[in-house]
Amino acid sequence: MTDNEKFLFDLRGYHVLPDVLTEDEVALANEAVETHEHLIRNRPAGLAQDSEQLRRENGRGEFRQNPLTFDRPWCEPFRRMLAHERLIDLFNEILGPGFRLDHGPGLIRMERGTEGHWLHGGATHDPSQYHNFRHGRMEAGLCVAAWQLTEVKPGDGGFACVPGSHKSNYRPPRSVVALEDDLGCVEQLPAGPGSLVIFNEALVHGTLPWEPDDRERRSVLFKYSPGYLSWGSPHAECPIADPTPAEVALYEPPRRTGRTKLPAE
Ligand SMILES: O=C(O)CCC(=O)C(=O)O
Repeated sequence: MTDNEKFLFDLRGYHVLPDVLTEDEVALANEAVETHEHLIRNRPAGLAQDSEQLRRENGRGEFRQNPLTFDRPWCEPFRRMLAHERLIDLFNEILGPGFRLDHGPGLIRMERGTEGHWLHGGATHDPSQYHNFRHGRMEAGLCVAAWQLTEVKPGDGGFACVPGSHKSNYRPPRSVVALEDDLGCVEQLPAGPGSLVIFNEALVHGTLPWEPDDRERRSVLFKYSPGYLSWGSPHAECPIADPTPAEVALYEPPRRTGRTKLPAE
């Protein structure tokens, strides 16, 4: 992780890295999504809660099967995302060596008319979501790697956040998280296909309704925790039939010491 990346992630609670996946990897991931269309289910609308700004008719599309278990070659792009060397480098720094996959991957597919998601995070009492700075380095709880398979342009909708709010002390006012009151602090993040958006789950963040009618939003989210912590229920076992040592390490249960440090190459 470069000094610039450390500075910006610590400052804002998120960072966008363009072109981490190659064009071929993005194309294969999109083909995998299309081939498994029958496994995508639209969840019932409701994530917008009672926000008029975020409400739309449809819920977002999600995979009903873990894409890491798809047959080859369809699992390959998702396995690439799970243990990508760029991601390992970033999270070795942010979450510490021995970080683990907490939960995911989860697909977010949105078309025009798909609702947003109420903004959440920020000064939460959840002890697994935090950002500290001690002994000369960042320490973070649950963090997200969101891989973009399609283009997100300014004004399209999709992921939005309040930069810097992973360190905020006051809970965000209801009118701000419902987007009813524009204080000028919520930012939508444009990102090209193949880019990696990392963010701290303690950041105030959520989803804006998707506006384009000629392009879907397809984002694949993996959530990681420090090696000693679990936000979700720890995994029973790695679901990959022939896992690499890095994949096995990412599926280790939480424990205080002794977890494998993943090399970032
Ligand atoms: O990517 C998004 O649209 C929001 C994701 C989100 O809210 C979350 O992961 O908690």
